[in-house]
Amino acid sequence: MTNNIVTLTRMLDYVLRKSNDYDNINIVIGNESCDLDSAVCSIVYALYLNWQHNQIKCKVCTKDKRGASSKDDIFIPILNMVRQDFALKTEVMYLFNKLGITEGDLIFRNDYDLCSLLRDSKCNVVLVDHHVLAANDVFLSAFVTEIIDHRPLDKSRWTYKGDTRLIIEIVGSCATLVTRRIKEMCLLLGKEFQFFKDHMPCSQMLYSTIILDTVNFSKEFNKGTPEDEEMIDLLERVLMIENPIDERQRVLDELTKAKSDVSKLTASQLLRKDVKIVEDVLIPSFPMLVEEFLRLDDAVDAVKEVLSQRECLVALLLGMDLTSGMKRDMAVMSPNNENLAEKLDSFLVEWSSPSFELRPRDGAVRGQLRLSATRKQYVPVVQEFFRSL
Ligand SMILES: [Mn+2]
Repeated sequence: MTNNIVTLTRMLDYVLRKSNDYDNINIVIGNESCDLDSAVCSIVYALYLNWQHNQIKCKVCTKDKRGASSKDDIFIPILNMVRQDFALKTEVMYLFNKLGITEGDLIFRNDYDLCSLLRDSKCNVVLVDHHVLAANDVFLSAFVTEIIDHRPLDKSRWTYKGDTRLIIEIVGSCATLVTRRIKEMCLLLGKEFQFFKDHMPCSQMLYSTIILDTVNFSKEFNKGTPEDEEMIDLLERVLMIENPIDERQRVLDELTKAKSDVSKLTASQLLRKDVKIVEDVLIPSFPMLVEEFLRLDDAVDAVKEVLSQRECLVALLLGMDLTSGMKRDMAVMSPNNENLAEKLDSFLVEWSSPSFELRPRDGAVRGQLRLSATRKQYVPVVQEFFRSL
């Protein structure tokens, strides 16, 4: 499969680093969690805008009119996370690798000083998969010309220009809205489905994302809408999928598995993958038992390092394993403040409304017999502990 994504991202990166040979810069950026939806929407929509730009350009000017002096717009998909953390997004990495895209093909937000790029060039920003900017991203606001998002409209911190083009609708996946927008624009250009057909990896990315976000239209999660269904049908026609029921299930299984596959992560990456900070407590939750985590190389050093990076005093590690039924365990650790760790540990052990049913295992590790308790249940108890000090 020829891969338009790879060549385009490489080209854009080259253009931006090596020359000033462009007119407008158009940035397409998703939200800071950089989940599959955000990553896919920014890449596919940037590629679409680039394609559309070229379609229109060819129509309005002949070849010889476009002399050496004419400049193009460029369209840059930016993944809203730091490059160093990309390995943590295991499902994004999995899907991209499968389509031939590697980390080196992608552009991350710490690759450029976005602030000065916006200041020094003619820039437009398209927001996908969010419309309330994170504190770090507020400087983008004045440059936003278009928003595509599937969250409930929140105008509490709305600072966008009046003519910003908006598609904000509650559906299961932002990829659904991007698919529909591309479909409609292709129709206007008289090129029904052509972008999808010319960019099969993009169609595959949108398809996979909608399935993951709607948990394959599961009734239990209730995320899918008729709009998501309609776009999935369209993509299945483009991708010529013969057996949609099987294929949808296969894609869901494969991505869910990739999402929880942490076998290639280091201890320090595991501590950063899914973490919350409450008071001065770092609370990472692992898709493996803590007992197993502590057997990794440098696990204790990694805990020390991440505690100091995140300016926390103590770590409450939470583990879960599903390989043969559900098991949970936990450990409180504070290499530099053992006294505090002991106190928090006793507080959790003695907590009785309701009890976590913590039982001693090796070293600091405790088995947690109350299997229904997740980080959500630990957070208020940790807060209570700090009030009691
Ligand atoms: Mn989303």
